[in-house]
Amino acid sequence: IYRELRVALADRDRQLELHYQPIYALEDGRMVGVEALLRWHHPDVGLVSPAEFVRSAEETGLIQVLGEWVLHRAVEDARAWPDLRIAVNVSPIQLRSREFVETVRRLVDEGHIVPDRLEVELTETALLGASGEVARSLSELRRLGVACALDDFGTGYSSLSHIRDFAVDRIKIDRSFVQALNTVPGAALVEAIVSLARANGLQLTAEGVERVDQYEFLKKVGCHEVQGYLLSRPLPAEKLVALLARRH
Ligand code: G
Ligand code: G
Ligand code: MN
Ligand code: NA
Repeated sequence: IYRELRVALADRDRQLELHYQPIYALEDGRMVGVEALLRWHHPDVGLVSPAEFVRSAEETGLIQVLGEWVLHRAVEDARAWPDLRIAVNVSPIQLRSREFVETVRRLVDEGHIVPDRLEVELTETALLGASGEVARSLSELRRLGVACALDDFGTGYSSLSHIRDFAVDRIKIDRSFVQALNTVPGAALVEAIVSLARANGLQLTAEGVERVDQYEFLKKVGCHEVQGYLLSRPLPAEKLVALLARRH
């Protein structure tokens, strides 16, 4: 896969694409942001999910080039929707190198993006055993005005200490919790996560919302935002622009 990934990166503007999944505020139902999700159109295999190649990219070091491409693409595309926050998934390997923060700083300095529109998403697993370099990068990003979301919250290890030890602004409730909402412990777990986050002044986004009852429950317990197939699938940039145009 290393060789094919290198080919894909050399041919990135053809083989790679970002899709954007809208994120909505529960308070008034408005679209407030998007999450950028990488797609690889492999010439032989067709669409390959990042779940299948991000790990290899990390192991081979290609994640640096890949991650920079994602950031640039997202920032470029986001010019078409200036009012929305843009969340980018980032590997801890990117945060461990100085280059990532420098790249973000350059994009901000050159006026390619207003920093408070940008948010990086990091998984809890990524923070497991994370070095001081990761913590320092997150603090530097925050100083620039870039926010950090803890992705897949609840599925990782020692979640609570991550809230304490890292400069986190938002928790993304993993979709497995949303799917389990119709069970008794499931609903209580989500309520507990919501109160924990709110008590710590954190924003909350629930992922994988597929049904109206899930949406209503999350609104009732005080979750701030939702994302999921009920509202919208991840969309190519042009489709997102068309969706926004229909709104206004
Ligand atoms: O959208 P999809 O189900 O294909 O995403 C699968 C996984 O890949 C998710 O965990 C998501 O966070 C991750 N992912 C999507 N895009 C990127 C990206 O640009 N960089 C990194 N590091 N991970 C991504
Ligand atoms: O790990 P991360 O949360 O970044 O990955 C998001 C993944 O969840 C993407 O692969 C995206 O396509 C997928 N996704 C988004 N909304 C839904 C949903 O409502 N249901 C399911 N099953 N997957 C979703
Ligand atoms: Mn994510
Ligand atoms: Na997630």
